[in-house]
Amino acid sequence: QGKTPACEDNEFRAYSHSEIARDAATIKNSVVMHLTTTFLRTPDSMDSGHAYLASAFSVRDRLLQRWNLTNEYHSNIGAKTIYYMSLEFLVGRTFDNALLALQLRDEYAGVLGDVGFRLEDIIDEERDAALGNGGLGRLAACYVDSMASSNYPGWGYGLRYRYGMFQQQIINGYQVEAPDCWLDSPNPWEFPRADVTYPVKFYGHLVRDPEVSYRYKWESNVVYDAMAFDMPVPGYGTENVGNIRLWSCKTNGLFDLNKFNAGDYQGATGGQVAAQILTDVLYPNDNTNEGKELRLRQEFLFCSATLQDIIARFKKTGKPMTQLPELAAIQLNDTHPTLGIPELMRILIDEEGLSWDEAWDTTTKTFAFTNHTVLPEAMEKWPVPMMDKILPRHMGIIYDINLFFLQSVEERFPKDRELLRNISIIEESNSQQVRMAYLACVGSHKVNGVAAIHSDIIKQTIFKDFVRIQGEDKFINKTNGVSPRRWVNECNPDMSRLITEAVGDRSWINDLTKLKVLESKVDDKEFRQSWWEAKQKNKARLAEYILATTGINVSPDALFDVQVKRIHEYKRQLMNILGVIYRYHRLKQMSAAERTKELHRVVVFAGKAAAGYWVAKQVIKLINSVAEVVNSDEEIGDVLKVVFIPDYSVTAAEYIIPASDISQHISTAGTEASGTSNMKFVLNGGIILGTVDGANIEIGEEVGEEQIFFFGCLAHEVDEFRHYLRFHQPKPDEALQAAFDMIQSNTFGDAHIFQPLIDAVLCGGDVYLLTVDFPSYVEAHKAVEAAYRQHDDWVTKSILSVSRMAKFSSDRAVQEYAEEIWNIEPAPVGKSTV
Ligand code: 73E
Repeated sequence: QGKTPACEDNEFRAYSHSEIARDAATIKNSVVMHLTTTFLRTPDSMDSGHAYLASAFSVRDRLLQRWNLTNEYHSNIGAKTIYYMSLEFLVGRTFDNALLALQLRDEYAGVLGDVGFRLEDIIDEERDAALGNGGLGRLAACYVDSMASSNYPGWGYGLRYRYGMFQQQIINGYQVEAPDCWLDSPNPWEFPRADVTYPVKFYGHLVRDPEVSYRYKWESNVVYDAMAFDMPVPGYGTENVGNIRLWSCKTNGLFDLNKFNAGDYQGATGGQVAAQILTDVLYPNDNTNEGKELRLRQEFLFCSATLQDIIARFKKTGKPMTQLPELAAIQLNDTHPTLGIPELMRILIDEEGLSWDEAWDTTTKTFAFTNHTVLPEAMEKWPVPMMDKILPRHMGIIYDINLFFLQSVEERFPKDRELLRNISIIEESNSQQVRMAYLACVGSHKVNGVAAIHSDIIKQTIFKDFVRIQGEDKFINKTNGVSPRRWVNECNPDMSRLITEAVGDRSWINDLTKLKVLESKVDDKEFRQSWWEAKQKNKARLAEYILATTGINVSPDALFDVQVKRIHEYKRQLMNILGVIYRYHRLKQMSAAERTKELHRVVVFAGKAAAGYWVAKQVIKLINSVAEVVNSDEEIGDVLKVVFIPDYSVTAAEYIIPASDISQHISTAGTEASGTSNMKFVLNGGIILGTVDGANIEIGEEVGEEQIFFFGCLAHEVDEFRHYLRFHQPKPDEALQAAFDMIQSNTFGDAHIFQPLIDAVLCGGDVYLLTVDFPSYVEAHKAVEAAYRQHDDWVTKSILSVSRMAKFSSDRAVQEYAEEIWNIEPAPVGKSTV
């Protein structure tokens, strides 16, 4: 590439630095320009789809301008940058988020209104970017949002899957998966960078350097090109724009003209197919590890392209490679990007000529690692033969990392064979496996859990020996957080308006500690009334959404009881639906007169099951079967409604969460690392019914015990219960037995379908402790009901809760990471625009 001359044309430069235009005429002009030139439409043939696209592209222009300025500025001042590596970014929609960040929402609403469109309908034209499964992917999206809004130089790195999280259809009560073809229509929120492309090698063989015994040349003919797509991340109230750089595998150049000419048309495109498949699809497993070879190749493509890109940027500074940690911090979002560690070692040793020790020192100072789960089935392990075949050089490096690590341990704890076996990165099973969590731990300078209890648990379990060897200080806690931009300001406009009034301005959107002032409003009658009305309005909006998506009519006057999250045994949706069945059983036993005194309740479920997770899919079927019977039971009427909202997504969550009165976070104690929707529900004025698990505990500490309904056994009791239940028949209490009986008497259709769910509890050792927790679960529901009937107290709980939720902003979390792990500082491009 030739050197680009510095721009001499001041008009050019001034234009690129110009302020964002806010006047209607300029906005109109840019929308029409995109309508006519980008999409070849005329204003007369504009439908809402094209109105969305043209508007989105005009907003994007403005973002890209700031994107350029931000990156130019950060590289000019030599700012240290955080790179957040994640196989998942569950971004959702961007248009509304960008309008709010740029404070252009009213302006665009006006312009679109002039031509007969409602902004809400235009916003609804956008498809979610669903490049993630659940909490882990959404957390990554919240963190890049916070980095941008808090002016930290930070980029997310991920993969641009052609098919994101599958679409869930419910057919005959069963989940059916359909592909998520989110790129079928133009995507205004990505910017292809054909100039940012890196070759990524697979397979091949190694040639040892004649001079340095540990240096190799990796030769391979299997090389794919990863190309960058940038997604701008608008900061709120600042001119900074962050970035998520996603890699896509390029297929150009892989067309085999010789085969084509010989008439082998299928063979001619074989290489393209093999390449494309690498970034075709997101693995739809949450908290499980399938161990598929294609996934390993995906992970490596991602890690290699990302590390090459980070190093290319660093090398422009002309500094020696050992100074990399002074300009770059890399955070591993769980073990999925752990191959970044051996990949950096390979580049530093084989390509940059560093010694092993220099390379190792540089690598461990650069990387830090977040663990998100303790579930054994989620632990990533790769068979050594598989890794050796696909990534021979990396396998060698991992062996050496392990050797030096074990040697250092042997020196300090001589002759402790068992210790060495326990902490070895290579598990001596048949066949040997690479333990990715151990590799991530050894290759990082800090390891963190995602809530206080979880960070304690990992120190006592998977990383116990590492704490002894590497010291307590390496293992820390960073309690998760969520973005107040998306999860309050965007999804709950009415409550946001009230908060803005109470605070006096919009500063709370970037500083949730301001919510404290709500506490002084708790006795203000008018304020309380408006607070209640805002919730009712959100419930009415959800009722419409439920009607549109399921055909079920629900009343906003009922208590809305919500559990929305991935369907997983440890999250215990089964316990929830069994509770519903027991409630139905009780209602059926009552007289009509008694029933009229009952609190009306709408029980809402939503969530996807991994395509291969049979038990979870049966739970969905059970919920739908119960819903069908209960909802059509005329005796019951509005007293109880059960709804399964299909195709849960970020956008669906934005409708559902602000409408909940009570939400359920009922994992078996010690199994949910943190949870993040629990934070979103409380930030939107809902109350939690939950176990003493994950971030529920810290939420309880902040909002006060009056504001949360806890039940169930404690994490330290779980092992003993499980042990007991392995050898003794679980004993359901009367209520649980009544629910089982109702299922077994075919009340919800053929009982055989559901028998395996019951067997898992009664004959399978009740691993998730339903029989243990059900009695206190039923009691907790009673307490909720009594509290909800005290309407005034309930509003007080709701306001007080929100006022005390500052801790759970992702801004706080990101600031802690920045100060205690990344060692980076904010670098605002321009002045604050709040
Ligand atoms: O408790 C949640 C946590 O709030 C945890 O289950 C989730 O991460 C959230 C954010 O910290 C999580 N997801 C995964 N592991 N933990 C996971 C594992 C494998 C594939 C995909 C996701």
